Amino acid sequence: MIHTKLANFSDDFLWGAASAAYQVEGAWNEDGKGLSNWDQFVRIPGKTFKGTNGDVAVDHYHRFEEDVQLMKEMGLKAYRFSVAWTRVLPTGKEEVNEAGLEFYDKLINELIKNQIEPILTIYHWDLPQALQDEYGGWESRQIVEDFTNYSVLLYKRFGDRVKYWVSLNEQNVFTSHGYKLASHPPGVKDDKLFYQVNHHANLANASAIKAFRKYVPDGKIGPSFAYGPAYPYSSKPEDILAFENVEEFNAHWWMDVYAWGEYPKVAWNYLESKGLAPKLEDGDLDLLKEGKPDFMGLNYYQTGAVEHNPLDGVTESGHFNTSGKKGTTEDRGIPGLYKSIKNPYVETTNWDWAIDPTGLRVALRRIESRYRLPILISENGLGEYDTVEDGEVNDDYRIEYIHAHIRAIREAVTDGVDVLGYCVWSFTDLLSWLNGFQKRYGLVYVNQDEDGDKDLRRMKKKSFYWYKDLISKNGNV
Ligand code: BGP
Repeated sequence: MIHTKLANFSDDFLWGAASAAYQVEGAWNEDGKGLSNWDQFVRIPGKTFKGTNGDVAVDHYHRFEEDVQLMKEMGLKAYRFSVAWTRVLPTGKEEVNEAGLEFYDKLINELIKNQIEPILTIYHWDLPQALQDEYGGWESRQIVEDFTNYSVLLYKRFGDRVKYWVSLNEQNVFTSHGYKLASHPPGVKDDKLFYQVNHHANLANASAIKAFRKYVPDGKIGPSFAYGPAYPYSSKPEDILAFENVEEFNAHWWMDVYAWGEYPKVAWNYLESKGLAPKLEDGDLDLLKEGKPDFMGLNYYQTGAVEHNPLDGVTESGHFNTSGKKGTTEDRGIPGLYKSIKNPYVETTNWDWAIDPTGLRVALRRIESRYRLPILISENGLGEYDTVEDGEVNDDYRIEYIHAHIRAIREAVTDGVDVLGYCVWSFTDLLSWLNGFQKRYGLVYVNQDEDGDKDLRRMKKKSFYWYKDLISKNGNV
């Protein structure tokens, strides 16, 4: 669809930027904070790039006022951040740490004082280690009650000021890495457990959303899903079927549950035949239907081409590029369902992520067509090497990337998609979970690296000024 005239963004469009507690805060053991699964996991040799951890990260915990001043200078309309569960409930439940709640109180107040809408993510992957130790965290149904209680604590404390909430960040990513690939905590490879863990996360998500209606009746809440739309590699019927398979298993499997409270039938039948379907209990499906979101959060980075994968084809064990050496990612797939293959029509980053702005329009259109929900783009950005020359970071490549993606959003809005806002990942540079500090996303450079002994000075990149200008024109550039 080629539009000759594009619609304008609405006046209340949320031009934002995002972060996550573990990736920015640091202060990992200060003021009563408890231990998270990430605090522990990063200490296992070989798990992260050059053994990096978030002990200091970019020290946002101590420098949040300076960071908010930079947001104000930029004219940012919204800031998406996450709460570290262990800062407010050190062991995940019961005993509340008032100092932790006060930190987020101050951050939220500072944002509001500067006309920046807070978007609060309840869970961005840093699970209390105490819950992992006690009952396996997401592996047990007990997590539903503890996650709901934690959410209610936040609703009661911040619900008067925070009106946009993200429940779970990228359930598909933290469960795949945690239970299929063993590259995130708890470092397990167990397909059956993976599906059971996801069922518990779905219940927790629905239960937290249900409670939200009582405590923050005038707020909006939704999960953020990492959706990388699939493309069939060719028009060969078996490639089309592989494409249908990957959309069913990697997208509908989660988004159907969020939006409709139902598991997709084709995927369910397949998993049941393999003995992998999760165990449901009475009342589960009712709860899933009672936790419908107000919007779908979309974290969009890339698309992926797929082709037919025979029963003796490639598995999920292919190497992931966390080194920034272009071309080191290996094809991965599920035998009998699909396999990934490099799309020859799109460029890639040094970490082999496809650069595909049109894919964002495709993602928005597919979500709109299937679920008819408003969409909050809760993450999008470019992870690349940045260099400082004469005190400046000329990240034209990032500007080009973000510009093209915003253009694609505007096209989707013209198509009729209801988009609430757009958060650049990320506001400042931050710790990439597995890739250290060399893979940078920020609009603000932070002098920090894998050695961790830098002065953490903030410097505005060229993209900072560019995004500031774009916001002042409400994206209509
Ligand atoms: C998303 C996560 C973010 C962020 C981003 C970039 O999956 O929600 O926390 O890390 O991806 O990923 P990476 O740092 O691996 O490049």
